[in-house]
Amino acid sequence: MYSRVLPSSYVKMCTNLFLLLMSAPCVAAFVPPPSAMSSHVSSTILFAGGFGTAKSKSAPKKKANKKSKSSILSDIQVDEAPKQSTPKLDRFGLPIPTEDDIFPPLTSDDGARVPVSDGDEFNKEDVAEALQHHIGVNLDIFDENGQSIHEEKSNRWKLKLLHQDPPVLSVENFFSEADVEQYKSMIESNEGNNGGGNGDAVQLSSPTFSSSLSLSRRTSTTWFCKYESMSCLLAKAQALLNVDLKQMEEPQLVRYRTGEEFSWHYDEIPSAQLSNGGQRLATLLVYLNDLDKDRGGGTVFRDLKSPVNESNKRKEKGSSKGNDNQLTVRPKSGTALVFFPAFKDGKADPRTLHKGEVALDTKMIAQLWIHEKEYQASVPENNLQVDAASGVREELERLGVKNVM
Ligand SMILES: O=C(O)CCC(=O)C(=O)O
Repeated sequence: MYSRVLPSSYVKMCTNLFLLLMSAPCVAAFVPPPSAMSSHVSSTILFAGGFGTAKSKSAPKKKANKKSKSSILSDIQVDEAPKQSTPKLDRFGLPIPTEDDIFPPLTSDDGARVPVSDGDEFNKEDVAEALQHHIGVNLDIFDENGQSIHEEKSNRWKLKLLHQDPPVLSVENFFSEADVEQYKSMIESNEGNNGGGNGDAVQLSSPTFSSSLSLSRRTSTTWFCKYESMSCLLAKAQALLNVDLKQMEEPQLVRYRTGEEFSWHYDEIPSAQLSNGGQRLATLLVYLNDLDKDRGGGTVFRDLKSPVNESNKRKEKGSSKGNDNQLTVRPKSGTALVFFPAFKDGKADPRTLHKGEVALDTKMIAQLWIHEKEYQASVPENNLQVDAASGVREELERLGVKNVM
């Protein structure tokens, strides 16, 4: 059986998470019943990697009770009390917040949302405009067609704008086949180690982040990795986003098994927890395998729409119904997805609420968050960005990318 001495920082982090979990019911005690909810009531939400606080909007208005025409009694029951929908209660008999309480619908204050008209058409000026309020992308390494111009000709990247405002981008061929194989084998070796990770990685099974309060479910498995073992991801992130290694959170590997998911969440960090590195300004994730449309596992943005031509294609096939038009990025091996949980001034952007939908086949990703400022890793023990510096330099030289931080 797997056994290891846990690093003290990891034990400390688990203890903190445990205390947070234990405190969750106390927070529930302050959530009033839906009938009593006024606007801007605080409730606890899940963000990727911890808890946060968000304002909650008013409970939705109830529909007026329909009076049955066939009943004579109905005509004389003038004082019939309006039917209350019974709130779901937790184990303390307290009402559980609804999805709308935890992830409030957007309002006009949250800003407009502008889909792109054609996801296959690339216009560098449009991309530059879309990115003006975010840390953005290093557009100098892309030509007018969105093709990268770094020296590794065999594996040119292809940049695509999937959503204009807020900006969501993909980069095809971001990882070569060899990179993908390398990262998949890292996941396999972590799994082989009784699932507990090895000295280079610490596994956090996702329920650690969950709460009886939250509607978010995260059943996938995450490994927090040493910077030096992920220099390829770090170098490519640096080339693409032109950021300092010090801004990078622990790189992560994530595996979803059949039926696993990470339901709606924000990637932003709650304001009370910004002391380490400030806000997360960018999310970069790289898919390590393909999943077909009918196999789930897409990254879905609740409030964003797919490129107009994509939704038209679906309508033509007669499959556009319900939320079919939500921006859904299908996992494609080697493709990177980039979006921005906050603006470059650190203001969170709730329009980027997203989920990793239930995967019907195994899904694997490598992931990195970019902070506003210098970030200090907690796990694995002695995990320092500087230890990856020489590996990153070598990788950037191999790619032929110059003039990045
Ligand atoms: O798996 C995905 O597609 C999304 C993952 C994600 O949202 C996260 O880890 O924060």
